[in-house]
Amino acid sequence: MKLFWSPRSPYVRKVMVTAHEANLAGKIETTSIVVSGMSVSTDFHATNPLARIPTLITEDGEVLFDSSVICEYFDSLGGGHLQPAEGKEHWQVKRNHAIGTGMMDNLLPVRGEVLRPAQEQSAGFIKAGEEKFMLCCDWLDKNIGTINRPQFDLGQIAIGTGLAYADFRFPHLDWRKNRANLAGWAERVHARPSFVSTQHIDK
Ligand SMILES: N[C@@H](CCC(=O)N[C@@H](CS)C(=O)NCC(=O)O)C(=O)O
Repeated sequence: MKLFWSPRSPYVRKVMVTAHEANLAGKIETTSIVVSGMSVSTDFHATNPLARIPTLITEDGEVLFDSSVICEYFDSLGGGHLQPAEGKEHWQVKRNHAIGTGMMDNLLPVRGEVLRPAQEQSAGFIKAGEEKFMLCCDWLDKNIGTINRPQFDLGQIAIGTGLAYADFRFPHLDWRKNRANLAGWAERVHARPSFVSTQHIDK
């Protein structure tokens, strides 16, 4: 399988952590690609009309995106142990997956904003995006019992990846402060081999 990839993208990291947890990492050939909200990559649009990463080409040539679809695909290839098949826990894990991905959706536009020339940046936009992320951290800290399932899952992968992206690009947010439940949970998750072997690199 071929994955359009970047070591800076939290969405890419989420699918790579999933690949490791599903025992598929050795089957993935990564192709490094630079994408940006500030430019249009017409070549890549021919592969993925959204021109976003991650984008996966499966072994039978199907193109899959976005990150959540790819995670579910990897889980199906790996035997389906990263998401309960049905019942209340199925929906909780899907919901948790959406929270983790949504935390990335909160921070990515802020990252784009701070890279713009200083005189074009909106302080209000930056503040709102960061606050929305922090409100998610509050919710997770309070609801850690529905996140911390003994069987590791796609929800925990997404939340762990969202928090790790904040550590990479937004260390000033100090999200661990006054959130001991979430900080303790994240310490264990970030020590997993799947996270250790997929660190962000700024290149
Ligand atoms: N909803 C998508 C979001 C992916 C995404 O936005 N990736 C960024 C890189 S971190 C991207 O491709 N940006 C290109 C652009 O904004 O045009 C997913 O979950 O895969």
